[in-house]
Amino acid sequence: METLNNMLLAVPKMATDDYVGFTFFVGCMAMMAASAFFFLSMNSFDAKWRTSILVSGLITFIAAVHYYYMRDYWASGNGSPVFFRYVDWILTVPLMCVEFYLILKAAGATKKLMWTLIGASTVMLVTGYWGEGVDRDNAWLWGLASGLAYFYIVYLIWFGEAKALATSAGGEVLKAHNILCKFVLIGWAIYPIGYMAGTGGWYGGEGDFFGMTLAMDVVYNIGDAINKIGFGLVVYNLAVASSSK
Ligand SMILES: *C/C=C(C)/C=C/C=C(C)/C=C/C1=C(C)CCCC1(C)C
Repeated sequence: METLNNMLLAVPKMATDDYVGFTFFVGCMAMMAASAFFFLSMNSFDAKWRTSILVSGLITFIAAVHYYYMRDYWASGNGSPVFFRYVDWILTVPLMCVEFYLILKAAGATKKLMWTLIGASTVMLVTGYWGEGVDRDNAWLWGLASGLAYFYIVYLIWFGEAKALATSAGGEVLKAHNILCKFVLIGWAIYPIGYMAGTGGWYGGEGDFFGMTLAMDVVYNIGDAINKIGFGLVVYNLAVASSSK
């Protein structure tokens, strides 16, 4: 009985050099804290910004739930939680596309633009999952397809319809849009690096990445913290700047 209790109650001890486990742990807390922050601040803004802040909170909240699970998954010795990583992304990345739509809505953004962004992000993630979780031998090919969808998103927000709407809106909306564009171009570019660290032939080995050894999950966890919380804070900032006037 005692052994059984020990087995059931045992919490795996985290090794001090378990950077993956550590970033899952810190990532989980950061996502929870960010969610509380966004949800609790929501009602201090003009009504038209509340949905945007709500979505910021939902993004970090959905991530927090996944991190809670992924942290334990990793700690229990199951390796990388590839499937749930992508479940998290397939829910949160489309919500980030919705954020673009919401802040550009007053400038005339259409549902069609929103669904185009969501569609491209879905293609990006499904092909990425296929390369990482199903057909690893052809990871480069799936990564390439994913990359094309990614660049299409970059194109739409930097130069396409979304950019034109942001320019016509001007002011704080344009400023926020431009920062979000940088998150997508620079912040999201972290993910292909993680993908290359996790699939064969690129950066997975010792010292492969400019002398460093990259662990896929560490790269993804850093990417998520920057992008999910950072993205939400840009929207929060926009709401602050626009509500006080
Ligand atoms: C909160 C989660 C976010 C913002 C996740 C974003 C993920 C990407 C931008 C992933 C992109 C990928 C490529 C561009 C090529 C290789 C495969 C992916 C899926 C890692």
